Amino acid sequence: MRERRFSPASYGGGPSSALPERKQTILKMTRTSTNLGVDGGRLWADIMALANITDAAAPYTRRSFSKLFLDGRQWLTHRFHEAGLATRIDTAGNLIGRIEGSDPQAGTIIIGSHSDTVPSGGRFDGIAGVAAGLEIARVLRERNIVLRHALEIIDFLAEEPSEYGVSCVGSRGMSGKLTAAQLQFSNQQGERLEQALARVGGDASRLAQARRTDIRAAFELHIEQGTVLEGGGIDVGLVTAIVGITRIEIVFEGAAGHAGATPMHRRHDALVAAARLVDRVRILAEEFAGRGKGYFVATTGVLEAKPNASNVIPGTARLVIDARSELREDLVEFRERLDKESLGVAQAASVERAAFQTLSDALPSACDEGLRHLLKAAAARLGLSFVDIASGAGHDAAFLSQIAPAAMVFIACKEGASHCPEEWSEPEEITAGTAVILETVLAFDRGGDQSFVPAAPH
Ligand code: HGY
Ligand code: MN
Ligand code: MN
Repeated sequence: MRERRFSPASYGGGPSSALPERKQTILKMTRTSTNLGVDGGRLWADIMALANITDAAAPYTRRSFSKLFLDGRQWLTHRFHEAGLATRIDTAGNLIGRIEGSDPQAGTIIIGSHSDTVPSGGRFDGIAGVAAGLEIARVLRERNIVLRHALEIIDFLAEEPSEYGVSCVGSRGMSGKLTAAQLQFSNQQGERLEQALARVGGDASRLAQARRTDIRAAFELHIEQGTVLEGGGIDVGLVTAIVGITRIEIVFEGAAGHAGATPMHRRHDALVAAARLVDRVRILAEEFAGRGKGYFVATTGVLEAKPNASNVIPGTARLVIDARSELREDLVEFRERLDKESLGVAQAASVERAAFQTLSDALPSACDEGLRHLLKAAAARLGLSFVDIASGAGHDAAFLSQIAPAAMVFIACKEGASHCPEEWSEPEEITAGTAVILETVLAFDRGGDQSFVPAAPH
């Protein structure tokens, strides 16, 4: 793992001479132009402290529902309390820190993201967004600014695809999109999602209580997980839309057998069918992407063979396919084509297709134009460059956009690397993105609510 020479201490004291001219400019700006400087050193220290709560053997890993995840939550709760936030876990398992506003009728502004990671993931995916919200809450408190709206900083539960096969568990719960069927999905140890939810403080039997109608604006800061900002030397990305994501589980059942004693013509090898389908997924996705109608990608990210022994013909093979597009109709067509293709490869390999089920299905979602306008104005006031950008990654904001005006601010990450230990974002970029959201929250709070029209799925 490539470690950087950077240490939070050297950053905390202000622009270090080692920083390139542009970075120093950003740093100076986020400390002066709003007169509400975001303390980048403190923000960075939070991110690094949370990064230390990881599976040491596979940095950086803090899987949702795990003990490490709960350790991270405990640390976050302590930091929320230090910032003067009243904390609770809602029935969807979200950690919520809240400061009341001056006008009880004004509703709530939320800033949130997620603290769970993929296996051997990075230090910034999700965590930067939660830390940014926490820093904004601290700055407001230190400056004795009481917003009209209540302010909530949220760590959404299990944004990454969990061991139960479902992602965005907390934001689905808050937006009414966590289904009874999904709550019955289980992990490899046989624990059901509803049981895991209870373990982290949620309550599936009272899930409806997590639903919200009081949110007037939802913001999420996130690393881009791409190279547009870094490539263009652009300070922040203002997200236009978040792709729809469909995840499909397929299971092939053949016959386990002796790898040495079973002639080729008498085999029912489930992994042969799965292997053929993996390549078909790639070919189909390239066909859809090649249409030029919109963004389309598909990945077979999970491939399991049982019993997974070198001298046993695989009797069972399980795949999970992740397909994404900004066009709903393309995801629907892709699923239909995959249904047919998977039956075809099963027949050709003389195995059964034992399961073909949609694990999750998130609609493409547009970010709120009113909030995007405020974000643009804030970036301009801070003298930061910005660009409109679509998100190929899924985010909790996609579910929040179903129940409130939602908007995202992207910051650059080195070489677009993410979901790996090499994931990196510069402290100045995180600080700048945080300052844009701070400025926007203040403007929104002063400017009154935007009228909310649910983001129509594409
Ligand atoms: O998979 C995603 O797009 C996100 O990182 N969870
Ligand atoms: Mn992620
Ligand atoms: Mn994320």
